Amino acid sequence: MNGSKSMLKLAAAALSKGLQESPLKSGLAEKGNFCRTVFLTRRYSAECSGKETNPTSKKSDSGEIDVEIPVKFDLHLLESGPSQVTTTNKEELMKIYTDMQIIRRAEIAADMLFKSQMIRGFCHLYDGQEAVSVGLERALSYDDNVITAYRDHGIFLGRGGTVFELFSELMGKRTGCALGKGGSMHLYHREHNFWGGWGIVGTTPPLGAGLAFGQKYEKKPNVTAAIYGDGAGNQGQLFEAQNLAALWNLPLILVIENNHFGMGTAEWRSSKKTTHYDRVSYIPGIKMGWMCLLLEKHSSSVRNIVFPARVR
Ligand SMILES: Cc1ncc(C[n+]2csc(CCOP(=O)(O)OP(=O)(O)O)c2C)c(N)n1
Ligand SMILES: [Mg+2]
Repeated sequence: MNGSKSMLKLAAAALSKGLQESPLKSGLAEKGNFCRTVFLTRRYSAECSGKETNPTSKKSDSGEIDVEIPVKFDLHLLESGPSQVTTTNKEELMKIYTDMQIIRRAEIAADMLFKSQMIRGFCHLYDGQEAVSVGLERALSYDDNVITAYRDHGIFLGRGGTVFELFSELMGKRTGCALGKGGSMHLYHREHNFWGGWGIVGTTPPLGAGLAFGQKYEKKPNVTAAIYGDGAGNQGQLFEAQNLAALWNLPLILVIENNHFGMGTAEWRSSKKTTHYDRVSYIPGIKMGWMCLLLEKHSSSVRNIVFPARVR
């Protein structure tokens, strides 16, 4: 009992140390964050269009900031994509930055605890992909369903799970979100419709289609986001799920987190076609920069398009 408490204390100390050292606390947030965002936007922009462009922003008297997004969306079976201009404000920017920092610092602490063998079994870290979770949540509400694969720490925190529940679960404690029985790969948040945390690659599209079927059957106005990695992109069950989802017009959004690797295998070694948003001739898709939150805010517009949809 004492041992488990001291382990949790250690985790909390590691996490708070991380937060103290974060640019948010040291007052460098605005400058550092802005530079990084611009850098990432420029890099993605260059990747997409072959030339670098800066995002331009205009601040109104009310404090609202209009940001013009220089990255063009790649569209599949859609005549028009999300708007290239978004409105935000300082509070919103600080909130998304804080949410991402919490995920990043939690993952750094988890990495340390895993290497000290205080987290046993699997530990799949999410650092580097924070923007997907935080951006996705800005387009969804907790009445919508979310289901993901085993890299689920960031998605759990994004869904409103607490850092305490996360670390308790990682260390196999009863206070964890799955009573300490699931561990890293099987985080849950039933109240906020987060359905896990699945270790078998490629399971989330069919399970997500089932959740979406339930929403349609019960005539709910919500959607299901089924998240999977590029490593699952060639699986048979994905194509079966897509067929039924399209046939029954289910409110399913397939979110592909393409980090270009499935374990240690680069995508070009395993996939004939390395894009995912345009793989099926009857499902519309959008490719967006997963490092740019302002882009992801626009993913809310997928609510207005025909379901099912794919977002990468
Ligand atoms: C059905 C199945 N086959 C193989 C594995 C072993 N496996 C674990 S992770 C992984 C790669 C998954 O890559 P990706 O979906 O891109 O996820 P990422 O790790 O990049 O987040 C594989 C093949 C598995 N878990 N399930
Ligand atoms: Mg991958």
